[in-house]
Parts: sequence; structure tokens; C-alpha cells
Amino acid sequence: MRLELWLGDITAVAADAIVNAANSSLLGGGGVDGAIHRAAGPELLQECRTLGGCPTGEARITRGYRLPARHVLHTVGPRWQGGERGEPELLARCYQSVFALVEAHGLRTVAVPSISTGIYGYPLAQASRIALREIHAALARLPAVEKVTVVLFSPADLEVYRQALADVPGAR
Ligand code: AR6
Repeated sequence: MRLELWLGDITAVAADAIVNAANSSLLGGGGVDGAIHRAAGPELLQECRTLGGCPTGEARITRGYRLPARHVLHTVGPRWQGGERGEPELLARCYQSVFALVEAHGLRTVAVPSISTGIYGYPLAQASRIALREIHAALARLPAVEKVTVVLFSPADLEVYRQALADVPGAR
């Protein structure tokens, strides 16, 4: 299987890249963003300062510095505002932007957190279906990608993604 679900801390994953659920400043924050900046060290913030931010739905690449991952793909998910403000399209665009960078940089192994479902409040079950649909589409389009690991931070989150994986036709 080229798509796997994993329970743990994404900052511990050795991959060509890990994905960061950032904010549009790209200058750090809480959640997985804070954890990635702490683990990568101050050089990551230095490089992020040169990028000039990132709009919602887009993505930017940096080096991984002290992380076991070689690169960080920073994307900015939508803040949940009830679901009628284009949130599903913007969340899908995050994954599409991430995989455009994966393709452009020839990355083969990628770990992704559950974008927008923490501080940004996106309902997990809905977000999990979008995430798995987009990852599946990217894997079908990009045969050079060997493995995409979705890293969940709690057993309850893992269970929601397991259920979504069973429900999304062809997501395996
Ligand atoms: N490894 C894997 N997943 C994690 C980790 C970790 N170390 N830490 C948290 N998660 P969030 P968002 C999970 O809040 O909702 C920041 O302040 C977490 O349980 O990190 O996109 C940014 O700067 C949840 O399932 O990101 C933005 O301002 C998922 O990662 C804002 O938060 C995403 O939760 C972005 O909010």
C-alpha cells in the first residue's frame, strides 16, 4: 500500500518531506506548526521569513534543518466557518498544492498531518474524506511517489481516518 495511516508525532518521521499545517504568515504558531518549528530549530524560521507568507490553499517548500525529514511543505488550510465559505475547495487545494511541490521536487515519501482539523476547527470526518480523496488522486497521478503517510495525533483521529479509508471508494 502506498497510502498508510500512522499514529504519532509527525516531527519524528524520516521522509523526503513532512507537511506543515501553517498559517498565512508562515512564521510559526501552535499545534503541529509549533512542534515542527521547535524540532527543526531556528533556521527554519529564518528561511520562512524569506518567503513572504502563503495564501490559504497554497504551499511553500523549505529545508527540514534538524528534522529527520529533508524538507517541509508548508500549507495553509482554511479556518472552518460553517462550511459555506469555500472551506471544502480550499482544503482540497491544500493537498493539491502540496502534491504539486512533491512532483516538482521529485519527492518520493511524504508525511501529512490532518490539515485544518485542530486550531482551525474543520470537522474531522469531513476533512478526512477530502484528505484521502486528494491523496488517492495524487498517488494515481504520480507513480514516482512511493509512500504517503497520514500522521494522526490521537487514537480517536486515527479511527475516523480508518473509517473514511474504508468508505472512500478506491482510496486504498
Ligand atoms: N504531529 C502530528 N499531528 C499533530 C501534531 C504533531 N506533532 N501536533 C498537532 N497535530 P493544528 P490547523 C494534529 O491545530 O487546524 C497553528 O497555530 C492536530 O491534532 O496543528 O490547520 C498554525 O500556525 C490536528 O489533528 O493545525 C495555524 O495558525 C492536526 O495536527 C493553525 O494552527 C492539525 O491541527 C492551523 O490550524
